[in-house]
Amino acid sequence: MIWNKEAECMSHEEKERLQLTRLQKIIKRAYENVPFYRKRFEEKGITPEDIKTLKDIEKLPLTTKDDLREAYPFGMFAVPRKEIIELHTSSGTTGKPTVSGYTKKDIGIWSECMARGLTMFGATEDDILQNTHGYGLFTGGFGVHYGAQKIGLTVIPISTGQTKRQIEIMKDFNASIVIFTPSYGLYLAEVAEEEGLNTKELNLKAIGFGAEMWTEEMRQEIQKRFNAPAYNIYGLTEIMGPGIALECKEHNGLHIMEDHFYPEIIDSETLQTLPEGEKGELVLTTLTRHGMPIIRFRTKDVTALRRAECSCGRTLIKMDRITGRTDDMLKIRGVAVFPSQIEKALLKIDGLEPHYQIIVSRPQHMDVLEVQVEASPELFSDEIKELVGIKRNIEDYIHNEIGLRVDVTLVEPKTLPRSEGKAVRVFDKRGFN
Ligand code: DLL
Repeated sequence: MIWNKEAECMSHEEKERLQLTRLQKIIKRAYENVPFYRKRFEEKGITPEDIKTLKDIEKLPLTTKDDLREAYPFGMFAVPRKEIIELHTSSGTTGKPTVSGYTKKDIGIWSECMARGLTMFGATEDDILQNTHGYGLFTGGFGVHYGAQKIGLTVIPISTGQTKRQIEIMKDFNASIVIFTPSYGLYLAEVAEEEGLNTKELNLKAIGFGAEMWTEEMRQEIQKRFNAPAYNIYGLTEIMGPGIALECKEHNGLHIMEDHFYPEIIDSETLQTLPEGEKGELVLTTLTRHGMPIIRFRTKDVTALRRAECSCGRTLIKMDRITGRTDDMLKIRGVAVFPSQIEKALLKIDGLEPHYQIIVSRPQHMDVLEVQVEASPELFSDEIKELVGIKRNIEDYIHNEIGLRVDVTLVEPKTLPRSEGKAVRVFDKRGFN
C-alpha cells in the first residue's frame, strides 16, 4: 500500500516543478524572516531572485550545526515564537544543543512523512505498534507517534527503558510492529532470552529502526533474533527527526520525502556538489518547513543518491543506507577507518556477539586500534588455545576489511555496556578528534 500516491509516485518532471516552486518560496521566507540567512546571502551577494532553477541551490551558502548553535535558542525561527507549538533539541553531548521548533503545520507534515514511512513497512490501522523511542526532546518518540496516529493504528508509547516490561507488554499486547534503535533491539532480545521468552515467537510483522549507524550484517542479526523484517528509518533533529527517508519492501535504500526535503551530496573537502550515485556528505534543505526553514544543512552523514525505478512504485529518490559520518571517520596511522567497516567484519564471524567497542590510543607516538568484542558463551568456554586462534582469525578479517592490523580482545559475554538509545562504541583516547 502507498499512503499518498499523488506525492509518492509523482513523475520526475512534476516533482521538479513542485520542488522549484517550494524552494523559491522558502528561500524568500528565510531571507525575509531570519536575519542569519539574510546576512549569509548578502555576504555571497545573492538574493532570492537568483534562484531560477533547482541547480541554483548550489549558489546558496551551506548551514552547519555550529550555525544553529550560535542561534541558540530561538534565533533560527521564521515565525513569532508563539506560533511554535513544539520544541525538540539535539542531545547536546558535544556543546550547546541545537533547537528545532515546529508550527502546527510543521507537525502535520512530520506526521504525514512518518505515516508514509510506516505504510512502507506494511503498517495499517489493524496494527499495534510498540514505540521504544524516548518521548522527550529526542525526536524519535514523538515523530514515530505522530505517524502512527495519523494512520490510526494502536500505539504503545512505552518509550525507552524498563526493558523487562517492554518484553512482557510486547508479548501480552501482541504488538505487530516494534520501533527501536538497533543497539536497543539487541539488548531487548538479550533480556527476552534471559526471561525465557523466545523472541521468534512474538507476532511481529515489521521492525522499524534507525537513529544510529548500523550495517547490513546487524540488520540480519536483528531480523534473525526477532524473526521479522527490519526497515530503516532516517532523520535528524535539525531537519525534522524520523521521517525524512525510510525504506520500502525492497530493502535497498531509503526513499527521501522529496516533496518536503531537497537532498544533495557534496564532497566534504571541496564542498562541491557531486553527481547522483557518488558517495559523499548528505546536505538537506527543508522545502515546506514553516517555523524554521533550514537551507542546505550539512548532515555529516555519508551516503549516495540513486534515482531508479523501484518495484514498490514510488518515484521518490533513494539514498543508500548511512555508512558513517564524516566526523566518525578515524584516521589510524594515516588510514581512514569507519567503525561500520569493523562492525561488518565482526558480524561475519561465528561465535561472536554483536557487542563491541573500538578503542584508539597512541602509547608511543603510534596509533593503536583495539577492538573489544564479546565472545558467545560457547566460545568462551573453549580452550585458551582455540581462543587465541579465533582472536587471530578476527584480526585477519578486520585487516581484510580496513587494511590495518588491529588488536582484538575477546571479552566475557555480557560484560560490555548495553544501550537503551544510541550506542557509544568508539573511544578515541589520543586527545584529538
Ligand atoms: O536520531 C532522529 C531519528 C529518530 C531517526 C528515530 C530515526 C529514528 P538525532 O538524534 O538528531 O535524530 O540524530 C541524527 O543520527 O545525523 C545520523 O548520523 C544518525 N542517524 C539517524 N538515523 C539513522 C539511520 C535522530 N537510519 C543522526 N542510519 C543522523 C544511520 C542514522 N544513522
